[in-house]
Amino acid sequence: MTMSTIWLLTLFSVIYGSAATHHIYRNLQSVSSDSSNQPYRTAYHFQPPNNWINDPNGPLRYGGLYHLFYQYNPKGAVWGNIVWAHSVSRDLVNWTPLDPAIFPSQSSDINGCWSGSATLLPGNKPAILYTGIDSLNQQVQNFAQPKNLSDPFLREWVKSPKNPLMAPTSANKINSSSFRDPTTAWLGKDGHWRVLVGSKRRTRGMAILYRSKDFVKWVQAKHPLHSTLGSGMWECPDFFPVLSNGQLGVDTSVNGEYVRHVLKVSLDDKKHDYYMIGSYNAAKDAFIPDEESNIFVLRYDYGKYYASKTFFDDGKKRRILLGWVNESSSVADDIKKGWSGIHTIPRAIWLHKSGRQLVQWPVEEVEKLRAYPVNLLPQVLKGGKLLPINGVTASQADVEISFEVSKLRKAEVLDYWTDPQILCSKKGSSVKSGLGPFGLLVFASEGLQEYTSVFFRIFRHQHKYLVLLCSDQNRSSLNKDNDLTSYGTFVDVDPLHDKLSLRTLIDHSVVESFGGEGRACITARVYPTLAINDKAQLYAFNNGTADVKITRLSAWSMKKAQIH
Ligand code: DQQ
Repeated sequence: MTMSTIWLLTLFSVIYGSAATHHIYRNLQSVSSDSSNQPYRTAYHFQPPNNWINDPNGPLRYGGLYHLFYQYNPKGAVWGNIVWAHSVSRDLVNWTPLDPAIFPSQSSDINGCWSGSATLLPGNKPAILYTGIDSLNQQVQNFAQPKNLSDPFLREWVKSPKNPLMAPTSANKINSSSFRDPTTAWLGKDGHWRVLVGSKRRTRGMAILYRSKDFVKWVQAKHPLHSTLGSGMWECPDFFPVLSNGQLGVDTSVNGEYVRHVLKVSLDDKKHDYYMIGSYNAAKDAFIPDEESNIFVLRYDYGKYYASKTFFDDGKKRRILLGWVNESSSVADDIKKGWSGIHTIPRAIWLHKSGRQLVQWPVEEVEKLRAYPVNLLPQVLKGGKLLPINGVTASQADVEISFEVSKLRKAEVLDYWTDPQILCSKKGSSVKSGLGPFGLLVFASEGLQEYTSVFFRIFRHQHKYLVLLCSDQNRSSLNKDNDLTSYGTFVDVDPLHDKLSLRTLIDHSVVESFGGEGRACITARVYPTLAINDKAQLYAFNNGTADVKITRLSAWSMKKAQIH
């Protein structure tokens, strides 16, 4: 297919679906192309060999294997024909593909098998609840279980003949196009399972609660677990306990004085994953967010990131977070390359000791891919200076850098609190201030026609310091068809006492950054035209007027993971 045909098809086939949250390009849903040998394919971030992927579904650990299911179009590089593709892994880094686990076959899912979650039932029996699009195009919730529990690969799944187990009716007044994405279920002290399904009533987003004694007959609770006026449709809810202290994870059914609860929702209107920290009142089956934990405050990732899901890894006793990262390229380019969408590196997730936010860190297994370490001695980076980080494959790397600032009086004064993303787009890496921007230039071309910058900038605001973390894609590619939006957030660190640390995972078209030791994450997609493969260079930079000190700089070339 030629580029002009693709453009024409794209132009004429854009139909914004009302039932789905994804753009629907009907004519392109089954268009495939060759996706081998391309500069933007990732080497260690999860993606299938070709075609479209979106949400991670039903992650679980069974028989010593991690199972990942995901929304997948087997026929093309745009959303459509959705099935649950299936891969397994021993380490969350290297993955083996299996045949799709769940695909349309019953009247309750004949028009699509959408997102859902897995629960381990007593006796270690996996069970999946997922959204089916039925023959009337209604969203309903279905059940599937493995055919053979002695197969650790869980290759075959059997759907319940009783499907759907939860459905919109005239009595329950559930909106049949806003009823999807069941969570992992949890077991109450009364022996009843609970599960949440994302929904909305007019603009009120909500997590509808169902209870069941046997996992088959589900009864809708009178009240949702939680709802918020004006938040719009809640997709892919996730509800789980975290220990008040420490980094260990706990099973989804755990409750007690020593845990807090997290409710995450993917806001369809904003296309971001927001979470709240609060208390779960099990007697009332209600979630009460902490006062400062309003739905629009905390995000898992301040870049491109959506439809995430956690699961409890009972092997290493940790909670793991998986998320979908869509492309920032044009649909025409996606079709040309033959694929679209990746997943982030699985992240361990726990409550920060302040109790105010979560912390995320790439699973330790990813460090097995590190090779050829480069360690630079602590040094002062003068204002206006660029420090090359040589000796690593800059398009496939893991970098950790920490800064110390001393001249805090030089911090720019911020009179009015401003949205950090707006601050990042107004004050990109070329705009100097007293303290910052300083950080990393990744995917830099020789001559710096192209680069992506991830950096800090420090402000003084009402006698306090605000540390801004930005990922600036404005100069990332000479191809201006890409979305070059800058992303940013404030990081809850105190530059007087804390080090300003940044870890960035670089992988051909992904820049996944962790600021403040995992307190702020930003993931960006970039498509350099010059800074590809061995033409990419990596630098530390300081474009502020004051000097900063690099207290640590370690970088590694990353080996390729075995993914398909
Ligand atoms: N993606 C799925 C839905 C979900 C949305 C469809 C979120 O179940 O609400 O592919 O990206």
